[in-house]
Parts: sequence; structure tokens; C-alpha cells
Amino acid sequence: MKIFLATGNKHKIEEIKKIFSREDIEILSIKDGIEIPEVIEDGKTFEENSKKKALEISKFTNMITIADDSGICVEALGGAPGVYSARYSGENATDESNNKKLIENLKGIENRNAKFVCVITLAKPTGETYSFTGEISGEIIDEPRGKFGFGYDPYFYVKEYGKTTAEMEDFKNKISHRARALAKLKENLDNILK
Ligand code: ITT
Repeated sequence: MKIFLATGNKHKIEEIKKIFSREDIEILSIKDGIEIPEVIEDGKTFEENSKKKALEISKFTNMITIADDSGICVEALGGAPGVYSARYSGENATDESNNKKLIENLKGIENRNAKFVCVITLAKPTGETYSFTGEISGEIIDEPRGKFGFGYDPYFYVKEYGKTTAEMEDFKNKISHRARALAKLKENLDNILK
């Protein structure tokens, strides 16, 4: 069976393919040369955006499609950047400019608690959707550490493991918000596809 992965983020494609491997399922994405339209992410929650991306792209490709909406929520910033994580520092945001803004906004603030959140939605071309959430808690540090991952990973320190998620090579894919959401999808997949 083929499932389409609706994301323009190549790091997500790489992680999801590693986490979601199942022999009988082939994951297709823009990396296979399939072009997809941009979906406007105007939802107020990760779940709304995740559903919207999965549904619109499933209708477009006429394939069972999964989408990921994710981000970082910082306690002292009232949950920001949240659903705006990808464009925290504006329209032409990069990982670097987003991280810079985050660290500036946390200057002098002691509470560094944060969490990564991911909502994975599977949508069928007939319109049914199934959403699953995963989270991981950590703390924002001022100096980047590690070379793996993407986005906010070099600044996201997980106390239990004494590492940022950018210092975890494949281990991030066992414990991350994305891994946790995808584990729930995997558990329910046979039922969903029945
Ligand atoms: P698509 O919408 O095309 O999937 P995107 O990168 O725009 O790609 P989101 O709107 O879901 O995706 O934004 C997610 C942002 O949250 C991402 O760009 C990172 O800045 C951050 N983020 C999400 N998961 C992350 C992770 O595992 N590690 C580091 N940063 C992450």
C-alpha cells in the first residue's frame, strides 16, 4: 500500500520515514517528484492545521495521506511560538532567525520549560480523518548544542538524557513528539485501513 506524506519540510520526511517504516507500506512524498499545492495554515491549533493539510492533500493526490503539524510551546511565553513556530521571526524565517528571536525573548527569564508538540493526521480521500498527538518536555538553553535534527533542536535540552535533541542521532526518533504521535497512528493503523 502507498501512503502520501504531505509536507514540504525535508527533515520531517526523513524523520517520519525512519520512524514509520512498515514493510507493506511505501511512503511517497515531494521527494518522489510529486508536486503539491501550498496549504494555508490558518488554524489556531496544531490539530486544525494538521487535519487541514492532510485533507486538502489527500483530495489533491487521491491517496491516503498523512500530515504533521508541529512546533515548540514555551511556558514563559504563554505557549508561543506554538502553531507559528515555522514563521516565528516573519515571512522569510529560517531556523537560525527563529532561534535567535526565541533566545532574545527569553533573555533574563529563568523559567525555560518548553515542549515540542506534534499532531499527525491520516486523511482518506473520502474525507475521514484520524489525528494523534505526541509531546516531549524539555528546557530552552542559551547556547546551541549538537548537529542533528532541525529547527529548534539545538536549543531544546532534555534533562533525562542530558542532551539536546540535536545531540541525539537516531535516538530522537524514539522519544520525540513526532515518534510518540506516529506510534499511536501505527497502533491504530490496521483498524483505520480496514
Ligand atoms: P509543513 O507544514 O510543510 O509540514 P513546516 O516546517 O512549515 O512544514 P509546521 O508548520 O508544522 O511545518 O512547523 C513546524 C516548525 O516547528 C518547524 O519548522 C520547526 O521550526 C519546529 N519543529 C517542529 N518539530 C520540530 C523538531 O522535531 N525539532 C525542531 N524543531 C521542530
